Amino acid sequence: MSNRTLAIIKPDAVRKNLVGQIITKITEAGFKVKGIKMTRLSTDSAGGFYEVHKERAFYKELVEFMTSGPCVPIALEKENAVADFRKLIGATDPAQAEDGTIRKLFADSKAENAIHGSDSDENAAIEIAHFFTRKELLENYPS
Ligand code: 3AN
Repeated sequence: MSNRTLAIIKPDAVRKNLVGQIITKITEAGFKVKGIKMTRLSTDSAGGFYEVHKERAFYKELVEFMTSGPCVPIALEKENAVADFRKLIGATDPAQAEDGTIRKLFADSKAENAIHGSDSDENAAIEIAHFFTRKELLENYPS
């Protein structure tokens, strides 16, 4: 699963009708879409996805926000996908994000920050499997 990462266009950005603009930014940066869907997370599913943050003060708020409306998970492929995608989305806090990044352009706050990106190859594989079956992923994508 190396060279893969999982993006989630979060409920704030979906509500603001930014899905198309965000996908355009992602594909213009050279990422290939291997899987995509619009779905609404259950509390169990969001809680499991963010299990690593269970002890953090913002965990409850994070799960409530991520279940507040539909989101758009996207499995992406590119050389150096995890690091390049985190560069494209910018810092967790949009106020700290560099100009031109997706969070700088579209996010409102640390909590409602428009987009998720996996933080390691290992987590990318786990997170892609959280949302997509093998059959739902485009394999042998023509280059
Ligand atoms: P990133 O998404 O940039 O990797 P993490 O992994 O530190 O950031 O945090 C996961 C998610 O938790 C963030 N995307 C954000 O939605 C939320 N979050 C992080 N820090 C805060 C905070 N201080 N207050 C509210 N939500 C937060």
